[in-house]
Amino acid sequence: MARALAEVNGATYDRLRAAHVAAWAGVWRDGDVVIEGDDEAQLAVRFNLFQLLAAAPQHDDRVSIGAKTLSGYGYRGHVFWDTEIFILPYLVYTFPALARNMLMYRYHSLPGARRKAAGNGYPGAQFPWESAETGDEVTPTWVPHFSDPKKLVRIWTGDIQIHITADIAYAIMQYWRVTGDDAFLRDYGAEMILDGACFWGGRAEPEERDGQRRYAIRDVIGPDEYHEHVDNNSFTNYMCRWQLQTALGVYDWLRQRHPAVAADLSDRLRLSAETFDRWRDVIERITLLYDPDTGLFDQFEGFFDRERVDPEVFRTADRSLQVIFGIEGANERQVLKQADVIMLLCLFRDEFDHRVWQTNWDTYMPITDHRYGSSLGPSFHAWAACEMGLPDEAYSHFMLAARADLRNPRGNAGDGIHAASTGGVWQAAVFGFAGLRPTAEGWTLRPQLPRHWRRLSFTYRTKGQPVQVDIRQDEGGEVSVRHTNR
Ligand code: IFM
Repeated sequence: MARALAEVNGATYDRLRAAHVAAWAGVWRDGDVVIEGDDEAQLAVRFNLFQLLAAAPQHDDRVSIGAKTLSGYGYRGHVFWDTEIFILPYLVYTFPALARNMLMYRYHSLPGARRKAAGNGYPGAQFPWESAETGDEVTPTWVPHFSDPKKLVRIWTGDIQIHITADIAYAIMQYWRVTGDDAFLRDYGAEMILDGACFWGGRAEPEERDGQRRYAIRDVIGPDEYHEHVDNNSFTNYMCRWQLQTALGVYDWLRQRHPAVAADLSDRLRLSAETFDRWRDVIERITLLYDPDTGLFDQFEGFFDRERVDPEVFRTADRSLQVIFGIEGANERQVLKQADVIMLLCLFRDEFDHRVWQTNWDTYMPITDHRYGSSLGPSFHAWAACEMGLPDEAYSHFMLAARADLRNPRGNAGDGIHAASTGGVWQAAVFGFAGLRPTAEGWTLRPQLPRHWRRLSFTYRTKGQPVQVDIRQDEGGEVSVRHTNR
């Protein structure tokens, strides 16, 4: 208190206000996305970004951003994968110090993640589906039924929605690649990635399949939460394999650059030759339900044996399809809350050729509950539509996401801001419409603006260097691009 008083000593309202205005101008200089030709999109995007800027921990690395920020009671302030996969990229690319604070929150919660893994009989660290102060699992086990509050519904996500451990590893690697913060990877990131890999090494189940030795991951929930207790969910298995590959690479990096840290981690996490052999074996033999002839990923084992839904139902639904069919009914049908194979393609967009994109797009987008399913879907569906070369289709998904809280299309804005969607809106604009991506030749753009947009401009920061992107499109659709250091 005394310090706060000393700090304002002598300050006048005008001076404080001017300092406030200057500070926000600095924030918007680095963090804005400018859209010309579409006032509503411009307003909505700034509204979304403001929510993240207001919620991001400036001075504290023991807190993060919850699924509803702190703007409502929905999800009780808990932190989900929403943070690492949807929200964090905006901060990684614009305000990396804030992203670092939020990754440190996960580091501080490692003891809870280790308790969760041990409690389930696995080695390593299993991050909780819903996280609060300690990193222990805080997902409620039972909640009142959505249409009959006298009934209780069992919530399984805290038990079996396990992809979050790899989602956190993904965010760590994204942060490291974009910022070049080697000290973070050495001192904190590597430990999270390696201990998460220990969990996956234990969680993957060896089995005999078609006469071959394989690994399965059974009884999970993937990002599409309409389907519970499924086996070999493609999103989960792919992420598990990716984390094991990444962990081997990170360990090698440590051994070469920081051998003392590698030795210390190897000691503390009990990494042995057998551990690494197990990881390699899982990488080679994990079941991935991918058909090389068609490019199709089955969302999970037996997905296409479930009942098909009349396309008319998707067109005319005025409520969530889980409400229409019931929890069990949706589980038994080919209907998605969010297109989890499409999300996987977005996260690893350059690993898949056009045929893979096309097949999975044609398969999963028509059977997704776009309007009343997960609010996490539309921003990534917009990004995916850009990857498909469909910017005008992308625009309708984009606006569904951008309006999530301003227009309340789902009717639940009162629970709090849809934080994941706000971050996803930035990704749809920057990775989708602008097509920003890291390549072997450096950062490239592949702009595809909606027909009526005249300009899309933003700054991103890589390895400390701010870079300005300015894309303009004339009435005839001619696009010009400036991509320059600021
Ligand atoms: O994390 C999400 C999940 O993907 C869908 N249900 C809501 C959660 C919190 O936003």
